[in-house]
Amino acid sequence: MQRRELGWDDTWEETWADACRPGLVPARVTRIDKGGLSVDGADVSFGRQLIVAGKKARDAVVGDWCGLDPDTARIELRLPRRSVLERRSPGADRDDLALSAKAVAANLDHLLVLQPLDVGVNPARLVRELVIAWESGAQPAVVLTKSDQVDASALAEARAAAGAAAPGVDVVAVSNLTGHGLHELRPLLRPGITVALLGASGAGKSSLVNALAGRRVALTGNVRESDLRGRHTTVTGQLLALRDGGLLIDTPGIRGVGLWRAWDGLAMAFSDVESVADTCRFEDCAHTGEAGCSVVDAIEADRLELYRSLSAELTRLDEQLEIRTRDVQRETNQRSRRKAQRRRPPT
Ligand SMILES: Nc1nc2c(ncn2[C@@H]2O[C@H](COP(=O)(O)OP(=O)(O)O)[C@@H](O)[C@H]2O)c(=O)[nH]1
Ligand SMILES: [Mg+2]
Ligand SMILES: [Zn+2]
Repeated sequence: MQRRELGWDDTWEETWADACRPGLVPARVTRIDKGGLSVDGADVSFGRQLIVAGKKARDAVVGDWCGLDPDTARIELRLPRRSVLERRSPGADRDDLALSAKAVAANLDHLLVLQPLDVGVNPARLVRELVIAWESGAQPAVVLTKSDQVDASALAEARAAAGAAAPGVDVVAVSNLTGHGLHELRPLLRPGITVALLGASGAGKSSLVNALAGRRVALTGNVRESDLRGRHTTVTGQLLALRDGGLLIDTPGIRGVGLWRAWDGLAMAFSDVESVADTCRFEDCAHTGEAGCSVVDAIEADRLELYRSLSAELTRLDEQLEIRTRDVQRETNQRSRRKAQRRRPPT
């Protein structure tokens, strides 16, 4: 594919001029499998060949622009990201390994957060995904899938619930089966624009990719990865180009979405809470039930509870990170002290 069709533009050209090294060509990561990466770009056609990530590009994810060495089939550098969808690494709460961010996809312009209507809108899950969506830097939209499974009144109810959970965000209802509502997403799918899909397993991400592409490009349903060894096992997502322009990133379903430092994302996802919080007449108000608090008066109790629990999660993460920084600092100090002692000449 041409680089421009993959989202390359003049700004990337400038970024590249700053970062590039002789012999490297720009390429975009289109897929990550267990064995390596797939990339695409005008000077390279490595669509089927697996690329190895060099030391400086180990953290590359789908959507990243990289510097590829065509001779060695290695990516040697990763360009700074414009946006990145990030969550907390899965793992037990106390596990130190879980104290890191896990990037899911990079350089997105729009992020579609999917909720299946057969199950119904799940506000807790939806707001969590909207927080990381806003934090990514991409523009979120909510897509209610499987509209063919509900009647008009249930649909209206679901729309209202999603709208309340996602202030300032467009809500679109679609059926991947009948194609109903898909035209509302078409304006997003412009040449060079990257749209990523986020949602629980079974939400209809891969089906939506296929519906928008007009052909089967993504695997749908509960197909186990082990059943497909050697075939398209989407491990950490893939980037697909649509015929009429537009790029889609299908991400794997994530069971639980742990937040990674996302205070800005929280403020955006709860703009309704934040705006009344500004009018609260109490200084240092926790908005937790004080009589006369404008937030408690204006915001629905369930919504306020979600806001509180997510900010508590972010506070806990900040505390854990602080403790770890202190531990690391102490260890470094001890090590340099021991080193200094060893160097001291015997008296
Ligand atoms: N009735 C109906 N079923 C759908 C729709 N979209 C997806 N499905 C079904 O829901 C299941 C999960 O879809 P899939 O696209 O694999 O979800 P993913 O895990 O989010 O990628 C599959 O059995 C699909 O056939 C839809 O719009 N309507
Ligand atoms: Mg899928
Ligand atoms: Zn208050």
